Amino acid sequence: MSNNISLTRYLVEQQRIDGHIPSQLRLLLEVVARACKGISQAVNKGALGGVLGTAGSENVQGEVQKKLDIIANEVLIEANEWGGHLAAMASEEMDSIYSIPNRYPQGEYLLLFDPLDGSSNIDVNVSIGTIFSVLKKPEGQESVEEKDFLQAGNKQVAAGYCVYGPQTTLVLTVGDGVAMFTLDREQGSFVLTEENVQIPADTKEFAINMSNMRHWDEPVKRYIDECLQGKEGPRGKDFNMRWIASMVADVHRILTRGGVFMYPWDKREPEKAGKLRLMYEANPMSWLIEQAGGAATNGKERILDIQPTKLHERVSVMLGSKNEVERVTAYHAKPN
Ligand code: P6P
Repeated sequence: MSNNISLTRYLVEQQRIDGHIPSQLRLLLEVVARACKGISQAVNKGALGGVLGTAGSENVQGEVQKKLDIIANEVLIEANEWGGHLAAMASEEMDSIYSIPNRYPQGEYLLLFDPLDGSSNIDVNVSIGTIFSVLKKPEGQESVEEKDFLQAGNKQVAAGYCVYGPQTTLVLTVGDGVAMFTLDREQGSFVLTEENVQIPADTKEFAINMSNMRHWDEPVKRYIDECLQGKEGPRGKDFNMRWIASMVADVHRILTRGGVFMYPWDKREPEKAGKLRLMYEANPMSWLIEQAGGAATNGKERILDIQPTKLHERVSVMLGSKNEVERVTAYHAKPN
């Protein structure tokens, strides 16, 4: 028998063996995966599908929306609203939450997503992706409000992303390690290609946007400066640098071979905690990284312990190989 384990079989076995994937959550994950297949198709069409370029609008972040940002958002909404597994959804591309219309049954889960992360890379054919996070709605509540989404990342029941690159790969955790599924376009299904993913505790590769160096806080400047000093410096080894400007692609590399990713607070907009969004970028990615043996902090505390106060809250992010994240976090504790 083929050892090709489909996403469906993986989830059924996780549900049957470990029992920690209730049927509604299994349905949710399968629906999200199917939506990601649809987004992958649209992304792969590129110019041939007339989907490149901007949509002529801005999102709640004040960022110019690409046509594919809006297409991906609509695909996820339409795929998930009828299934009876959700109470509401939240998206980087929507100012407020999307409650499931009364014509559909309500479920017990909340789905949050960045429908197309890294969209500045769309028009230049560089990997982009969909990031998603799943929470449970508060017990015994009929309707759901925005405040019901404001749960710390340690309350997630599932998290993942789908990277649209040379392969389309779905990466998922339900709290029992990290599994990777590659899209078999001939079968039209996601096939298990990696499970129990583990990130090396050490690395020689960092990912940060170096053009912001003059704006960083001292601890980050110290950490990067030591990496740049290489063998002759205090780290005693040379480092390599990567920056794809697509968090999904940078995190996928780190899950695959280790590394440290940083988008720290900087002086450009001091009132903002960082550029990346807590609820649907940092939280799902941080859980995946921790489930793979890595670490994720905002320089001061574990990202998954941060209690959100706003749906589109931003956060400073340092995540990846455990020893590197612990080092840069320690520098924040002892800035001198
Ligand atoms: P910069 C993409 O817009 C994103 O939110 C992340 O995916 C990515 O890591 C970061 O912003 C890139 O930001 O300032 O380097 O363009």
